[in-house]
Amino acid sequence: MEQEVDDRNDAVGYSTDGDVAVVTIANPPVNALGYAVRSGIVAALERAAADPAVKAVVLTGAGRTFSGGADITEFGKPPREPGLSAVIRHCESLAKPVVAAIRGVALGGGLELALACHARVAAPDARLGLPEVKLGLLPGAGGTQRLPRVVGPEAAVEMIVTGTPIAAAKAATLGLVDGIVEDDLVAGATAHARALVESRQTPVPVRDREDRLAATRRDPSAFEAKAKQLTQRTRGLEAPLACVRAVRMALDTPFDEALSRERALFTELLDGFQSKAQRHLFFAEREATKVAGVGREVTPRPVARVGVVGAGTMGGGIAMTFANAGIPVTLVEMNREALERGLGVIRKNYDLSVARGSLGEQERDRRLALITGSTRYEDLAVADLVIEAVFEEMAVKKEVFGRLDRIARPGAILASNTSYLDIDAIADATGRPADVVGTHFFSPANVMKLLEIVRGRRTAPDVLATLLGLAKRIGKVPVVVGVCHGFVGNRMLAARSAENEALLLEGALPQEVDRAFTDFGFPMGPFAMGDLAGLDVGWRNRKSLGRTAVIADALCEAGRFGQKTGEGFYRYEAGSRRPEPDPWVEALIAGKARERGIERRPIAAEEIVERTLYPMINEGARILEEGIAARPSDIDVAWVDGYGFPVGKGGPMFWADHVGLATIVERLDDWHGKTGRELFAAAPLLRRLAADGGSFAALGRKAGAGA
Ligand code: 3H9
Repeated sequence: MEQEVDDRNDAVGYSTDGDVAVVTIANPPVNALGYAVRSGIVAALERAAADPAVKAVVLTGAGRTFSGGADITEFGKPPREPGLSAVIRHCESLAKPVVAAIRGVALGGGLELALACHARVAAPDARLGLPEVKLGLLPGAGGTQRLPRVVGPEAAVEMIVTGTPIAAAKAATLGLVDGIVEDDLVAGATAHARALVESRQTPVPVRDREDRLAATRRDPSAFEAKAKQLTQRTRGLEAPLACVRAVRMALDTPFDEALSRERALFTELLDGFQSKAQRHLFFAEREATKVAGVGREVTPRPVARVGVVGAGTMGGGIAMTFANAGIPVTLVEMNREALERGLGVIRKNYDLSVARGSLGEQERDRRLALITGSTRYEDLAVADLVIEAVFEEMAVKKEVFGRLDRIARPGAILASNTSYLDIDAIADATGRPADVVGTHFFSPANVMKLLEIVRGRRTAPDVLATLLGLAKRIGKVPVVVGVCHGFVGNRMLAARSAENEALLLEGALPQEVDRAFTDFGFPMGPFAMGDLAGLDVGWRNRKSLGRTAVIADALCEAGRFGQKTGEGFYRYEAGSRRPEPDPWVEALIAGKARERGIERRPIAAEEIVERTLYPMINEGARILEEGIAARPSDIDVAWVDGYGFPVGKGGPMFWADHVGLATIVERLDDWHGKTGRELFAAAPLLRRLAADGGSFAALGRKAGAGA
């Protein structure tokens, strides 16, 4: 191949292989379509068009990937021409066929660009998708109009509303790629391009293809049903609805008009708060993996086999998480019966996925085969990482870690799944505290994305590096936190919940509090959540700490443990999980209030938010002051990925900036004055930021610079 790298533009390479020009996007790490790439592609296409020796073009990406889409860091800055739409127009209208050669990912604008090519071929492990919705956006460079023309409106609306990329094989089935190339991708694409030239048939540009739309235009009912199903639970997010509106335009609006309306919708979303919040989270999740003292020079330890101690709900879920990622697990329980029970639950969970169609039988069997049960601690000697998930009590944890210290191989990482306890004290039970760390998974562990990695005083940097890498392998979002009671998530949850009982006694009903939360965008309110988790758990915990909760204790004393007993803060019809308000509970609350001489009054949603979410943000400020979290955005990630904080609000600290820190301090002061409760005493950091007109975002930028 003749190499003629264009020295005027480093971001796009140009070379020729006989009569085919190869245009290569080279903008590491993900070949985002920033200004240099866009102008480079236009220049390369013009060059190919002008060269009579060139008959066709292959468009590909250097490195591991085709393109991760538009450069998100350019959003919000003044646009620079050529915009992506102009590049796409150029590509689609080129008189010579252009073939996209896709390896790695073609996402967002990357796939939109590929859709403007006359054909697409992909490597077997390529993934293609339009994930803009996850950034609170819709595809804004023709994706909502071209994808339906290639794969049909039903498949397109699914890909665009869920944002989930599809594998190359599925793309081939849908007609999104025209071929899969096993070996040399560019050579395969070049051959494909030559075949197009030799066939002498100019391929129809996607914009002019109407065949896949015809059936849905005649009868849109299947499309509408799919759209309805996809947007049933959008929890106040605007982007999924805008996506549907845009795809629908492919059916009833002329192409060019639809493009400009798509663009208008894109701009509207881009300027809105929700997309800002979701883009903040995108960068926050990546920022969270950058940890002070754990630079690139720190080499992670290899992890080929994992041990899990405890086959209860958490231990079982953790074992599944690793098996799902293809990592073998040894799962240890104290006795055969408990082990069999734990393994039985795992099997049942996988069977359920098979029944639902989300997992193949072969894959289920492969995953199950990766989990080896045992009742002997000695079997953990082969593990590179052992995660303890036993009863939440310090004496028990210390006993387990003492045993692990004797058994585990040198260099093995010893991790505790504790949700509250002191990792440093647990580490003291071993002769290797540098190898000890917290790995706090969230229930159900095989589903929830968050992994709180608790850094003990003596935890070695390479232990943290290992877990950060491992988190990515098992599909978790890691946040590194320091040692304190409850770490970041549960400590803030305690602050959020502290007023729950007072709100009930003063006049709110469980359903009113829960409604305030779901209206805010949480999937569930605290009382429905308590019923789901089981009220007896908190009751036992309170008893052991010598604490009380008037209403919750009374419910438990009456045998109402929540969903599992059919009654808790709500009633549940047999076999149903739907909480029904219960007059019995209302009477109980009224009675308890009377006993205490409290005159109940109506409580507005606004007050509920102020008395639950503002103390939680205040606790977040304390967590930052103490250095338990490195940056505000780490707290946002923990709350969105672990506790259902609405993504469209960007996490508690991001949302606090939006509300205004001065407003929050003013309301905390007011409640502090009224109640005298310490919970409402504004943290010094919060007060200082509010007084200086500062924000958590600005604080985070400083923290980022220092990390
Ligand atoms: C769009 O296309 C809009 C169009 O419809 C219309 C336009 C008019 N831009 O995730 P990683 C950075 S919207 C800028 O750790 P991986 C990322 O921040 C876009 N930067 O790697 C990180 O930086 P750092 C639609 C980006 O291998 C580094 O690259 N596209 C972009 O695990 C590595 O990222 C998407 O939503 C970007 N587009 O995963 C795709 N993407 O090292 C978003 C990444 O400084 N991206 N960066 O922390 C992804 O899903 C993943 O990054 C990807 C790679 C799968 C590509």
